[in-house]
Amino acid sequence: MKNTLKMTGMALSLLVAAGLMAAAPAGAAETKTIKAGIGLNEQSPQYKGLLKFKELVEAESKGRFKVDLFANAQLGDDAKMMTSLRAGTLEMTCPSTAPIAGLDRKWMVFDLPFLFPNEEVADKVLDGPFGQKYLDSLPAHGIIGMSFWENGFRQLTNSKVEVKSPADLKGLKIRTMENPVHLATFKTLGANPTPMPFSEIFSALSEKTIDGQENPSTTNFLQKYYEVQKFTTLSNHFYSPFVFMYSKKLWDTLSKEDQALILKAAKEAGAYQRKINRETMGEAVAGMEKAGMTVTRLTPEQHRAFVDATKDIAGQFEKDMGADNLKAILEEIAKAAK
Ligand code: KDG
Repeated sequence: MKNTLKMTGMALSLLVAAGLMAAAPAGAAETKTIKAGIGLNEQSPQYKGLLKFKELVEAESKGRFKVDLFANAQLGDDAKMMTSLRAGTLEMTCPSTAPIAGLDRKWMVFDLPFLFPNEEVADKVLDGPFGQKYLDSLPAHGIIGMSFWENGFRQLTNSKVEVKSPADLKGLKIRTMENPVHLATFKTLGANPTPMPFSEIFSALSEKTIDGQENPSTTNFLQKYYEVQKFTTLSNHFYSPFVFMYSKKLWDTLSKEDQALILKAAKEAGAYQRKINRETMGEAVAGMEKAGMTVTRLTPEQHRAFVDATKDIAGQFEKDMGADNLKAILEEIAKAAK
């Protein structure tokens, strides 16, 4: 074995001497590849946020890091990719907060219906002490929560009926994320909710095993749900944050300087992603309308009927998410809304 290694070494030196093989510069660190997976596609603002992160990290590290991106749930859906992070087999993913409740029930607080009145208030609460406290609780689950990105306000689509009131939802089979608050909300509204991974939505809609689903308009447009859905109601019923996260097992192998470099890029890319996410919502709605969908813009009175119908959901889950957490976020929202 030792002789083989010696021979290989000699052969390599000869190749370098003959200029047939570039020698690595003395002391050059090996390029480290970081993998990041998401469920949305390459046209999504989430993926464009990852491209920004890739650009920042590869430039700042002068090529010591290379970031490989995987869209369309190539590496699995949110829950599966979080499991990979916890196992140390994948560096990064960026799930909605909804599936994180499967790790820690206090995260359900972000999935309450009609919680945030607008993006500005959401940003203040998520980027303030309340959101940081939640990110700081993730290492206990093998995850480093780097920053909040934005999925956005969620809107309903379906193939059966124009939805203007909770009564219109009666019996509709609606896909929800795998989260008890989402399920309870649509049950309370009279629908028949079905939890399902994101990557299975389009085929379930086209095979009519479900009548509808709910996601932010940009996702609904970019996933081409208009090909299998007739109606969308701009209900804003949930505000969905993303959490851009890193495997703790793999994070702990990085130097403090590299951790700081990656964290800084995660935050900068997050601010960029929120901006472009908001810029695309209007054109996504216009695109779905142009594709023939009926877009229902609720009047304040119609919107109020959905808010009133779901006002008891928070109380149902107060114990699960922690009464103190619920109280704290409502106080933070009231402060941020002033
Ligand atoms: O890349 C994010 C997706 O995996 C998922 O979080 C999108 O909101 C989503 C959903 O409905 O599953």
